[in-house]
Amino acid sequence: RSAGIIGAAFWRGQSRLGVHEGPDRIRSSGLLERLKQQGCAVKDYGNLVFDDVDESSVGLLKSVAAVGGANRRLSEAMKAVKMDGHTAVMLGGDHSLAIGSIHGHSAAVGELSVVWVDAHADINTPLTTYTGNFHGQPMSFLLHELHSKVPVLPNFSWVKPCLSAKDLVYIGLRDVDPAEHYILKMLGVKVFSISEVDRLGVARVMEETCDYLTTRGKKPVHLSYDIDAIDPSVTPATGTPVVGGLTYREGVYITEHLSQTGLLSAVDLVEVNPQLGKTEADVQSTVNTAVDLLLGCFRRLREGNHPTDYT
Ligand code: DIR
Ligand code: MN
Ligand code: MN
Ligand code: MN
Repeated sequence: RSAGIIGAAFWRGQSRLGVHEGPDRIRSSGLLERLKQQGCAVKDYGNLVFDDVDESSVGLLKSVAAVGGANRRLSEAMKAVKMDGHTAVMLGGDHSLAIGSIHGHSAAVGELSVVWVDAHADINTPLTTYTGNFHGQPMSFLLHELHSKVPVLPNFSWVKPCLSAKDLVYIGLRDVDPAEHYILKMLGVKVFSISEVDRLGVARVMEETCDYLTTRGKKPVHLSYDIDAIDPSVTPATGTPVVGGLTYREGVYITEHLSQTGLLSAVDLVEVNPQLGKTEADVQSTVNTAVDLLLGCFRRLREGNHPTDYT
């Protein structure tokens, strides 16, 4: 078991300043030390350096070339981390980075399953978005089924869809735009909205998630975790908080369960914005939760753990 960590201090997929501080803030809260303490080898690949590109909009779409360019760099980095044999961890940054992260992961290992934990579906196309923010659109670039709906954009020609709708599961949705809802229904995407978490409980949601994803064979799993999936009372320091989210315990349970499957191959932890807490305690709570989610991805169990050679 080893973690390969990439920092992606990129924020132009949305408009709120501060989300680029996520990677360093999560590191300085002791992520690497605590992973090592729990017996995990760690290689930190540092923060990606992004080219300065022209920030202009295309119609409503903000910072198109910057988003395309940053994701291209991330895709290459992600592929390299997977080729080195690590479980990859991408620290964001905003959720537009899932384009590069999932693209690069798939370039290295082939077909993937994706578990997307978020208040939002992030499946607007560049034509359905009404905010113009790319963090609300990454899934439209990744799905084979939406390829014909995505226009040609500057710095995006490298992106090739790499995921089938049947290999995607959403958990925690509670703020879905009408066009996104239409797309989810049209493609028959498996969604456990927050209502299903209420009805079934998180344990059954995770069992059904894994059953659904493994019926067609066991593919490596990419977990894309938006911190705004968790309730804003726990993780307030994020750009688009939505009331009524996952509890801390439900949030961690998701990571514990996926970790135990042995299929978890890469994790994104995005949208932590240290500039948006009202107090330092708000920021601490958000960042500490992010760290706990990542520890859960690397076999940490709340019942306790001990080394295999312990006598
Ligand atoms: C909205 C909000 N659906 C959009 N999306 C967010 O901008 O497309 N995603 N906040 O994380
Ligand atoms: Mn998101
Ligand atoms: Mn979100
Ligand atoms: Mn399972």
